[in-house]
Amino acid sequence: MGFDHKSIEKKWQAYWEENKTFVCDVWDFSKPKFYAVDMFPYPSGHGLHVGHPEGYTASDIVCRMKMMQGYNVLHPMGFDSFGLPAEQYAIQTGNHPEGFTLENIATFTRQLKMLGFGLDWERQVSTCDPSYYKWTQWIFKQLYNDGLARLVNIPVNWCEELGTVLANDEIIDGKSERGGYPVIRKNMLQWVIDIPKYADRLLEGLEEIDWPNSTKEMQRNWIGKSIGAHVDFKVDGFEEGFTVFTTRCDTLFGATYCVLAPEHDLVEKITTPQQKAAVDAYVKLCATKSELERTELNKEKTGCFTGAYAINPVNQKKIPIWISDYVLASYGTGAIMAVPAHDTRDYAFAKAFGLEIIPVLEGGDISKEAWTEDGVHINSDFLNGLNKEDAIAAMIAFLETHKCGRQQVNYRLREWIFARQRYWGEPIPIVHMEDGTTQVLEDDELPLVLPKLDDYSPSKSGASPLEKASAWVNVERNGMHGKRETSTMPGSAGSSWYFLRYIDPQNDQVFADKKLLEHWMPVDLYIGGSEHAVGHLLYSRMWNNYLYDKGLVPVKEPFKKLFHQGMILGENNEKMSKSRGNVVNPDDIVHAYGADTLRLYEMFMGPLESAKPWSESGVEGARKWLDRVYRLFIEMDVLSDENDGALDYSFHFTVKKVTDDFESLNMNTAISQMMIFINDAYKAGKVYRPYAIDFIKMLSCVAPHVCEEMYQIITGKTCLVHESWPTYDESKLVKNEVEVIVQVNGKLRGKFSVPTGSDDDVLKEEAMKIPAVVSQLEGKTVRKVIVVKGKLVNIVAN
Ligand code: ANZ
Repeated sequence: MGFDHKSIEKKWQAYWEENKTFVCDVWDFSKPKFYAVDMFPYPSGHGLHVGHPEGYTASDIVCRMKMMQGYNVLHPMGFDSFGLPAEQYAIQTGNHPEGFTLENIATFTRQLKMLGFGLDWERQVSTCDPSYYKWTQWIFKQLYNDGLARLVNIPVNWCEELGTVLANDEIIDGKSERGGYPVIRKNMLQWVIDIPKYADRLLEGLEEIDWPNSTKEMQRNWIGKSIGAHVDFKVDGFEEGFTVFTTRCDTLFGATYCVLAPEHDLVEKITTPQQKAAVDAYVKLCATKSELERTELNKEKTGCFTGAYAINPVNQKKIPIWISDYVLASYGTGAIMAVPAHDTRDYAFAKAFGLEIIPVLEGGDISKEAWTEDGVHINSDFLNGLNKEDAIAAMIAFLETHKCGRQQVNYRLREWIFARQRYWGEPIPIVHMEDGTTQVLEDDELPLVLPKLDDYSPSKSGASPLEKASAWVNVERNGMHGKRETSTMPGSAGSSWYFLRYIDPQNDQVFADKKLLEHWMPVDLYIGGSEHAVGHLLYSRMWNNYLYDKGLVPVKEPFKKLFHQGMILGENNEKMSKSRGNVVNPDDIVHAYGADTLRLYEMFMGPLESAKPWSESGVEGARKWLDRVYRLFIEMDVLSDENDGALDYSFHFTVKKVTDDFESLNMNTAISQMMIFINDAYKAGKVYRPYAIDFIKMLSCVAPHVCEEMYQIITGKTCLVHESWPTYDESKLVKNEVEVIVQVNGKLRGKFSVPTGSDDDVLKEEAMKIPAVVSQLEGKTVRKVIVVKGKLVNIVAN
């Protein structure tokens, strides 16, 4: 009974491979194109987990449908193969990260093939392959030549244990995402990419793409555009002054103190001798805290008076200068004017340290809390009587005429730190010359390949392991000595453009042929986790926008439609993890139930975007249903060449629903509808052969192996994706029967079905035949029968 998934899956996977079923001829422009990309996996040592096939099955379903709909489909796969875990492994075992990475890639590839995805394996890319990273280095070179990649001294997140700098999105609660090691802020000379230059473009681009709103919103917040003003303050008794960034320059008359970030350049200079010891101790304490800890709204405010005073430029009033960790060095100018009456954090700070609070807007009760809404200005000289908007405009005019301030747009988005003091990444193609200049490598010197090392460990000082490769590091160029840059690119480099390389992965003249890019870009469907919302998804948009500006790619936005699959959790609703021992291995499921079952189960668990717990009995249920389908079409004698019409509605409705649902990635509801059809077919006992075949085509997107098998048995033909997608007949979607409710004296007594359009007499007749109605009417006289056409019969009797 049922089918033998092992032999069937092997057979069809071999068939697809031999016949190059999913190898895309990218030069065939005769059909419309469909380009789908899955966020490529990091080939970890653990192999595929059950979360991977979730998104991959969804994209495979859409691609298989698109192929049947006549599209030329490009659906490639690759590996994001540079990164920390392989390097940690190399350090611990003394092996080369490359060997380990290649083994992992082989495992991932085997597992992906075992799941029957219709991927074009001839276009596989791997970011650690020199033929790939040659072009990552080449793009970096263009950024460098255009002044967008620069070496600057900036505060970075330094992780001592990992011996490297980390990006903000790689830190969780002040600890490294990988390994959970402490992270501190420190100043370092770093390669950065000037992503803030693209801030406005990245905001505008969000308007034209079909992405989840929550992700767009996260990107907007991360970019954090705010329109405000710079106001210059002098320090009493000093030549120097400082500038603050404020979104509320209208409240300047209410500024009762200023706060500098503890790291601000001026702190040392202006601190009075009496305050020095306290200030030094406070600065030291702050260096151990992460940005997140510092900006948390509800935490207790801490700070220290510098002993110095600032002069408010609108009224020459002297106000104290404090330092506090709630002011970040990396935002705005690293200095603020504090208006405790109208800002929540300043209010808490002023209350904690007994500082003056002057209201400058009417409203609220400032003895209790800050008033942060709009209002009429008071205590504000030339602003009195104005609302917020007008007062801001008037204040900016004042500041500009008195040359002590100006309008200023500020972004939260920081430069993209583009270097790691690590081995396993793309070498940065730069040489630091003896005379202090930097040179970028010539095109024919690319790729700059990583040298082999005996020892990969980073030094605690922050020097990269590549420093040890002295033969590689020291170079002569045009008769001058130089040293190669020894930091390598971050993990986000290679993943910022791989969707372009897939289109033309073997090209060694350009990163991808222009004509091909014009035809295939943008990616029509991009599926992957929401954890990349402000990292990879922002970086890759920036690179693509940049390459667009250079005329190298045809569209600004690389991903037309984005979808995030939800996380698959353990049986008890917790995260799957090795330490919890609840990790499900796809190999085991495929072995016991088959790849089709795993695919079907994962698509039926719930909405694709939701987090959902694993259930072994759910897997069993999925397998049982596939057996039920197989039994019906193959083992029972139900197929018929005559259509008696019994399944017309169910079939046509199913085609419509499945087509729409696959398109919108509502895989679970498409599957429910297919289940309804199978129930209807069992009830009917006979299935019109073309309906069975079309049903198998639709189901093949989810469960391709068993469907190919059934298709071959029924038709003698092979290869469903070359067949055409089922169509439905709109006229069959009108139900030809209606259900009528019967009441006696207003109480429900029964229901019956009649053909649509039946006349009232037929309805009355049918109603009177219902046994419950007959017994209700016993001994009574029918006084009146009310018929609501096609809906209801109410019998009044007493
Ligand atoms: C005075 C003021 C009065 C402010 C008021 C707000 C309300 P967004 O909108 O996020 O850009 N600020 C500026 N630089 C800061 C820094 N480095 N660290 C912490 N806070 C900083 O916020 C801008 C506001 O955040 C600025 O406007 C400043 O406080 C504060 F009733 O200035 B405001």
